[in-house]
Amino acid sequence: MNVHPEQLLFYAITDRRFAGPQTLYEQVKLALMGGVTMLQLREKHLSHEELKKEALLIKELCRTYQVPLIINDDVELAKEIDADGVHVGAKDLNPARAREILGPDKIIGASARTLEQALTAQQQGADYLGTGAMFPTSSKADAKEVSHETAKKICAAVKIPVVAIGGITKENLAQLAGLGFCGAAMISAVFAQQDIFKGTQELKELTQQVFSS
Ligand code: TZP
Ligand code: MG
Repeated sequence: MNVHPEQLLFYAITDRRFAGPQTLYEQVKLALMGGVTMLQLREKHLSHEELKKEALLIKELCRTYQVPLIINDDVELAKEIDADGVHVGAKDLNPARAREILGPDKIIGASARTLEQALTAQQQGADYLGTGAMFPTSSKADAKEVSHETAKKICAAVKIPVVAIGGITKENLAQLAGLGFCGAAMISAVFAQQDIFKGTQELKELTQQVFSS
Protein backbone atom coordinates (compact mmCIF):
# COMPACT_ATOMS: atom_id res chain seq x y z
CA MET A 1 0.00 0.00 0.00
CA ASN A 2 1.63 3.21 -1.16
CA VAL A 3 -0.95 5.57 0.31
CA HIS A 4 -2.84 5.54 3.59
CA PRO A 5 -6.52 6.57 3.53
CA GLU A 6 -5.75 9.34 6.07
CA GLN A 7 -3.38 10.94 3.56
CA LEU A 8 -6.34 11.33 1.20
CA LEU A 9 -8.55 13.05 3.79
CA PHE A 10 -8.06 16.55 2.40
CA TYR A 11 -6.64 16.50 -1.10
CA ALA A 12 -5.93 19.89 -2.69
CA ILE A 13 -5.50 20.18 -6.46
CA THR A 14 -3.85 23.24 -8.01
CA ASP A 15 -5.11 25.53 -10.75
CA ARG A 16 -3.11 28.68 -11.32
CA ARG A 17 -6.15 30.32 -12.94
CA PHE A 18 -7.20 31.03 -9.34
CA ALA A 19 -3.81 32.42 -8.26
CA GLY A 20 -4.77 36.13 -8.54
CA PRO A 21 -2.17 38.45 -7.03
CA GLN A 22 -0.43 35.57 -5.22
CA THR A 23 1.85 33.08 -6.93
CA LEU A 24 0.79 29.44 -7.06
CA TYR A 25 3.74 28.67 -4.77
CA GLU A 26 2.44 31.11 -2.14
CA GLN A 27 -1.06 29.68 -2.43
CA VAL A 28 0.19 26.11 -2.02
CA LYS A 29 2.21 27.12 1.04
CA LEU A 30 -0.90 28.56 2.72
CA ALA A 31 -2.89 25.41 1.90
CA LEU A 32 -0.14 23.21 3.37
CA MET A 33 -0.01 25.39 6.49
CA GLY A 34 -3.80 25.08 6.75
CA GLY A 35 -3.60 21.29 6.82
CA VAL A 36 -4.12 19.72 3.41
CA THR A 37 -2.95 16.11 3.50
CA MET A 38 -2.18 15.55 -0.20
CA LEU A 39 -1.35 17.89 -3.07
CA GLN A 40 -1.79 17.41 -6.79
CA LEU A 41 -0.10 19.68 -9.30
CA ARG A 42 -2.63 20.02 -12.13
CA GLU A 43 -1.54 22.75 -14.51
CA LYS A 44 -2.87 22.22 -17.99
CA HIS A 45 -1.41 25.26 -19.72
CA LEU A 46 2.31 25.29 -18.93
CA SER A 47 5.21 24.21 -21.13
CA HIS A 48 7.18 21.20 -19.97
CA GLU A 49 10.03 23.40 -18.73
CA GLU A 50 7.74 25.78 -16.83
CA LEU A 51 5.86 22.87 -15.28
CA LYS A 52 9.09 21.15 -14.27
CA LYS A 53 10.40 24.31 -12.62
CA GLU A 54 7.16 24.81 -10.68
CA ALA A 55 6.98 21.12 -9.75
CA LEU A 56 10.51 21.10 -8.31
CA LEU A 57 9.81 24.13 -6.12
CA ILE A 58 6.49 22.75 -4.93
CA LYS A 59 8.05 19.36 -4.28
CA GLU A 60 10.47 20.93 -1.78
CA LEU A 61 7.58 22.74 -0.11
CA CYS A 62 5.54 19.52 0.14
CA ARG A 63 8.52 17.67 1.61
CA THR A 64 8.81 20.34 4.32
CA TYR A 65 5.18 19.71 5.30
CA GLN A 66 5.49 15.94 4.75
CA VAL A 67 2.61 15.98 2.29
CA PRO A 68 2.84 13.77 -0.82
CA LEU A 69 3.06 15.55 -4.19
CA ILE A 70 1.12 13.95 -7.03
CA ILE A 71 1.52 15.06 -10.65
CA ASN A 72 -1.58 15.12 -12.85
CA ASP A 73 -1.36 13.14 -16.12
CA ASP A 74 2.35 13.50 -16.82
CA VAL A 75 3.99 10.24 -15.69
CA GLU A 76 7.32 11.16 -17.28
CA LEU A 77 7.47 14.42 -15.33
CA ALA A 78 6.58 12.57 -12.11
CA LYS A 79 9.54 10.28 -12.76
CA GLU A 80 11.89 13.07 -13.78
CA ILE A 81 11.34 15.11 -10.63
CA ASP A 82 10.91 12.11 -8.31
CA ALA A 83 7.41 13.15 -7.25
CA ASP A 84 5.49 10.91 -4.86
CA GLY A 85 3.13 9.77 -7.58
CA VAL A 86 0.87 10.48 -10.51
CA HIS A 87 -2.87 10.77 -11.09
CA VAL A 88 -4.20 9.44 -14.38
CA GLY A 89 -7.60 9.93 -15.97
CA ALA A 90 -9.46 7.89 -18.57
CA LYS A 91 -7.60 9.65 -21.42
CA ASP A 92 -4.13 9.24 -19.91
CA LEU A 93 -1.77 6.29 -19.56
CA ASN A 94 -3.43 3.46 -17.68
CA PRO A 95 -2.34 2.67 -14.10
CA ALA A 96 -0.47 -0.48 -15.12
CA ARG A 97 1.70 1.47 -17.57
CA ALA A 98 2.23 4.26 -15.03
CA ARG A 99 3.35 1.59 -12.53
CA GLU A 100 5.90 0.21 -15.03
CA ILE A 101 7.37 3.67 -15.42
CA LEU A 102 7.32 4.78 -11.77
CA GLY A 103 8.03 1.47 -10.02
CA PRO A 104 6.34 -0.32 -7.12
CA ASP A 105 6.67 2.37 -4.45
CA LYS A 106 5.09 5.44 -6.02
CA ILE A 107 1.46 6.44 -5.55
CA ILE A 108 -0.76 5.91 -8.57
CA GLY A 109 -4.21 7.45 -8.53
CA ALA A 110 -6.87 6.93 -11.17
CA SER A 111 -10.16 8.62 -12.00
CA ALA A 112 -13.22 6.37 -12.04
CA ARG A 113 -16.75 7.50 -12.87
CA THR A 114 -18.29 4.04 -13.21
CA LEU A 115 -18.09 0.76 -11.33
CA GLU A 116 -16.40 -0.83 -14.33
CA GLN A 117 -13.72 1.86 -14.51
CA ALA A 118 -13.15 1.53 -10.76
CA LEU A 119 -12.66 -2.24 -10.86
CA THR A 120 -10.40 -1.99 -13.91
CA ALA A 121 -8.21 0.69 -12.31
CA GLN A 122 -7.90 -1.36 -9.12
CA GLN A 123 -6.98 -4.43 -11.13
CA GLN A 124 -4.36 -2.39 -13.02
CA GLY A 125 -2.66 -1.50 -9.75
CA ALA A 126 -4.04 1.91 -8.81
CA ASP A 127 -3.42 2.83 -5.15
CA TYR A 128 -6.49 5.05 -4.87
CA LEU A 129 -9.41 6.29 -6.94
CA GLY A 130 -10.89 9.73 -7.50
CA THR A 131 -14.63 9.65 -8.15
CA GLY A 132 -16.78 12.55 -9.38
CA ALA A 133 -17.91 15.08 -10.19
CA MET A 134 -20.02 14.68 -7.06
CA PHE A 135 -21.56 18.15 -7.49
CA PRO A 136 -21.74 20.61 -10.41
CA THR A 137 -18.36 22.22 -11.06
CA SER A 138 -16.96 24.81 -13.43
CA SER A 139 -13.32 23.90 -12.74
CA LYS A 140 -13.27 21.09 -15.33
CA ALA A 141 -15.02 21.80 -18.61
CA ASP A 142 -15.99 18.21 -19.48
CA ALA A 143 -16.77 17.01 -15.95
CA LYS A 144 -19.85 14.80 -15.82
CA GLU A 145 -21.67 14.20 -12.58
CA VAL A 146 -21.63 10.88 -10.78
CA SER A 147 -24.69 10.00 -8.68
CA HIS A 148 -24.26 9.45 -4.98
CA GLU A 149 -25.67 5.97 -5.54
CA THR A 150 -22.95 5.07 -8.06
CA ALA A 151 -20.29 6.54 -5.76
CA LYS A 152 -21.53 4.38 -2.91
CA LYS A 153 -21.36 1.26 -5.13
CA ILE A 154 -17.81 2.10 -6.23
CA CYS A 155 -16.63 2.64 -2.63
CA ALA A 156 -18.17 -0.66 -1.55
CA ALA A 157 -16.77 -2.63 -4.51
CA VAL A 158 -13.07 -1.74 -4.30
CA LYS A 159 -10.47 -2.41 -1.61
CA ILE A 160 -8.44 0.71 -2.36
CA PRO A 161 -9.43 4.09 -0.86
CA VAL A 162 -11.73 6.37 -2.86
CA VAL A 163 -11.66 10.16 -2.70
CA ALA A 164 -14.61 12.33 -3.76
CA ILE A 165 -14.03 15.15 -6.27
CA GLY A 166 -15.96 17.82 -8.11
CA GLY A 167 -17.87 20.86 -6.88
CA ILE A 168 -17.16 20.15 -3.22
CA THR A 169 -17.58 23.16 -0.92
CA LYS A 170 -17.84 23.86 2.81
CA GLU A 171 -21.60 23.94 2.33
CA ASN A 172 -22.09 20.55 0.64
CA LEU A 173 -19.20 18.51 2.09
CA ALA A 174 -21.43 16.94 4.76
CA GLN A 175 -23.62 15.39 2.03
CA LEU A 176 -20.70 13.04 1.26
CA ALA A 177 -20.90 11.37 4.68
CA GLY A 178 -21.75 7.67 4.69
CA LEU A 179 -20.97 7.00 1.02
CA GLY A 180 -17.69 5.23 1.82
CA PHE A 181 -15.23 7.92 0.74
CA CYS A 182 -12.00 8.37 2.70
CA GLY A 183 -11.71 12.07 1.85
CA ALA A 184 -12.40 14.93 -0.52
CA ALA A 185 -10.38 16.51 -3.33
CA MET A 186 -10.95 20.17 -4.07
CA ILE A 187 -9.66 22.86 -6.40
CA SER A 188 -11.79 26.00 -6.10
CA ALA A 189 -12.90 25.48 -2.47
CA VAL A 190 -9.21 25.69 -1.53
CA PHE A 191 -7.61 27.98 -4.08
CA ALA A 192 -10.39 30.38 -5.11
CA GLN A 193 -10.87 31.81 -1.64
CA GLN A 194 -9.66 35.13 -0.27
CA ASP A 195 -7.97 33.75 2.84
CA ILE A 196 -6.56 30.37 1.84
CA PHE A 197 -4.98 29.65 5.23
CA LYS A 198 -8.16 30.28 7.25
CA GLY A 199 -10.43 28.63 4.68
CA THR A 200 -8.22 25.57 4.53
CA GLN A 201 -8.22 25.23 8.32
CA GLU A 202 -12.04 25.30 8.27
CA LEU A 203 -12.20 22.72 5.49
CA LYS A 204 -9.76 20.51 7.37
CA GLU A 205 -12.02 20.45 10.41
CA LEU A 206 -15.02 19.64 8.24
CA THR A 207 -13.24 16.80 6.43
CA GLN A 208 -12.26 15.35 9.81
CA GLN A 209 -15.90 15.43 10.96
CA VAL A 210 -17.32 13.99 7.73
CA PHE A 211 -14.82 11.23 6.99
CA SER A 212 -13.64 10.03 10.40
CA SER A 213 -15.48 6.84 11.18
N1 TZP B 1 -12.20 16.04 -11.95
C1 TZP B 1 -13.50 15.87 -11.78
S1 TZP B 1 -14.27 17.27 -11.27
C2 TZP B 1 -12.81 18.13 -11.25
C3 TZP B 1 -11.79 17.31 -11.65
C4 TZP B 1 -10.38 17.68 -11.79
C5 TZP B 1 -12.72 19.57 -10.86
C6 TZP B 1 -12.73 19.80 -9.39
O1 TZP B 1 -12.64 21.16 -9.10
P1 TZP B 1 -13.55 21.88 -8.01
O2 TZP B 1 -13.21 23.34 -8.13
O3 TZP B 1 -13.15 21.33 -6.67
O4 TZP B 1 -14.97 21.59 -8.37
MG1 MG C 1 -5.87 13.57 -16.91
